[in-house]
Amino acid sequence: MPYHDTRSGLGAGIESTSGKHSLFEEEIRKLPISICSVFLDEKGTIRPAAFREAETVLTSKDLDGTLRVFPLTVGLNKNMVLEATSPQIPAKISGKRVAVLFSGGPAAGGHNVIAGLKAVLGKDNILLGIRKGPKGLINGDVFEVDRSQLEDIINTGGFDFLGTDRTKIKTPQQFEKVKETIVKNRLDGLVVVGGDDSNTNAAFIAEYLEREGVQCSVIGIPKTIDGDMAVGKHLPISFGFDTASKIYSELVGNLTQDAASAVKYWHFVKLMGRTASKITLEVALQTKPAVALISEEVAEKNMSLEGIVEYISNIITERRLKGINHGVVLVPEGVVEFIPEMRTLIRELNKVLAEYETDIRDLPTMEKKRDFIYPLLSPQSAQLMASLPKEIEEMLILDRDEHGNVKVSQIETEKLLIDKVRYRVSEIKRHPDRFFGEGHGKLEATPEQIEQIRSMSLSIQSHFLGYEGRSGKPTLFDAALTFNLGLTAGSLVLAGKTGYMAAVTDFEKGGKALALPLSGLITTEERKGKVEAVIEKSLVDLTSPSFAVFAENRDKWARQDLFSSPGPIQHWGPTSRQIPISVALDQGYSDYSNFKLGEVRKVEFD
Ligand code: FBP
Repeated sequence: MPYHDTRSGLGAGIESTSGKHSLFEEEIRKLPISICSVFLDEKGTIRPAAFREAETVLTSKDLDGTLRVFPLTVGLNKNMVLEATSPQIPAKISGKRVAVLFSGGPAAGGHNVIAGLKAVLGKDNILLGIRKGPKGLINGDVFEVDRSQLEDIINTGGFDFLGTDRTKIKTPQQFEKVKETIVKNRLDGLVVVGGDDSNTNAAFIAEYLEREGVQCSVIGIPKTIDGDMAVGKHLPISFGFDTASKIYSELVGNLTQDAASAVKYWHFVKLMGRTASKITLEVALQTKPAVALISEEVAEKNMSLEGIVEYISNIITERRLKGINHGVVLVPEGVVEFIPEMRTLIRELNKVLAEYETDIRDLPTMEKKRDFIYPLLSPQSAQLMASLPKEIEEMLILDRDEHGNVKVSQIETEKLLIDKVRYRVSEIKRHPDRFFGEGHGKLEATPEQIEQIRSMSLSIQSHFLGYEGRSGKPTLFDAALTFNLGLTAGSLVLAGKTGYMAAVTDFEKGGKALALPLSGLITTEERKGKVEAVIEKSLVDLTSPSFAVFAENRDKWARQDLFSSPGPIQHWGPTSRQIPISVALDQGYSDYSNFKLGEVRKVEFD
């Protein structure tokens, strides 16, 4: 309905606008969704798929460790991948009760997982929502989801329908409480929508319920804007990555235009994505900035903090010599953890903080905590820590998330780099001859070049793009991916499968729904100084096609302005069906502009 028809005047229109009923929100709810054919019967009605074993076994890097931790689920699933098949489950299934929760950071598309679940469970089974993530599961905060709620949330973004949290379920008491909630609510299925930590939770719950003899399927759904939940051809990408990286690409694209317009600013942009630099890589491919750091490469090349600073400062200086006094630098959120000396410091700190957790917590002031910690670090780490800005030092000591991870999103890496680059550029200005010296293998500088460097002015603006990208309205791709993930998870529960993660793949061929054994994805990682079983993160592969395209082009992007501005997300129009460039390259697709995940149809709920 056109906007002006529903409002009597601009003022009245604004006053009468109730929550989430902008014209845009009303229109995107009506958008049709691509549905994989395996979930549609001959009349085009949504039906649960059946599953068969696909001839692939996922082998954990630490197979013995996995067998020790998950003997029962491995016994059941043999770490074998399952593939959804048509025709669908023949017998009509009714009376099943399935609950869903969100876990970890929000990601666009979560609501369509719920919509997919509801659609596949139909009116004969019951869908329940668990509020506030794993904590809600422990506390039994459960309610029945009804059809009218779905019509409201479909195609809308964020996790606000249920809320989320990061509680790690680890103590026997917590597991006991989880069982209580499941038994009390007579759950046949539990769907955990989350990242690596949350799917690890799901794997442990599945094993625990098997051991306790509680019949309840536990299915994970791969969510995270970070893109680090990916398993080659089986799971090209988690949901939320496409929307977040498109939002960031639009904003970075705008900054590149600002840089080229104002011709005086360097914009340093830290991009969310915790450990992996997948978001930064994708945004770089979309926008072609002057500099983009890739954490995985920093680690591979053993680049020190000073080395990174030198790399950026040299590009700034070289551009200045070409008369370009502006640019954009992309900094991945997690880069500090990949700089070798910082990594060592964080590792040492993790050990000390885990061993002396209560002693340190009980010390009343930051000064006292510092005095306690410093002597326990190696001299190199102590020296490095002392050289960091106070806020960063404090952050490293005080802030950990529920899983024991450093809260990298809180570390102002972009500001640390800005400080150091400013200093380094001032040094270059003081000694331009050194810049042209042997170190860079340059020819002797002309007097004009020396003067250009001396007169160089450096104005830097810092930005952190993070939370802006996690709860946006899902792109058409994320909306379709999540709806199909919901259909897959619901079908798995109805088929009585447990300990799997739903996955959707083959984005250019109509989509394929898979179930990946969670135990096959688990490996071991050091957390809070202890070795723990966790789902292995997928980082940027430096041998991948997407990294190769970036690496081939970055010098060109550094030397001249080849900025590209992808613009805002489209839900209608020519760019509306694009998938991430990096995903298309790595999957070997011939095109990234028109994903195909089955028939596009309007979803109706019974
Ligand atoms: P997960 O999806 O893995 O939970 O993380 C997403 C994320 O947005 C990371 O990119 C970021 O480091 C973190 O969450 C921030 O967490 P918080 O919500 O605690 O600030």
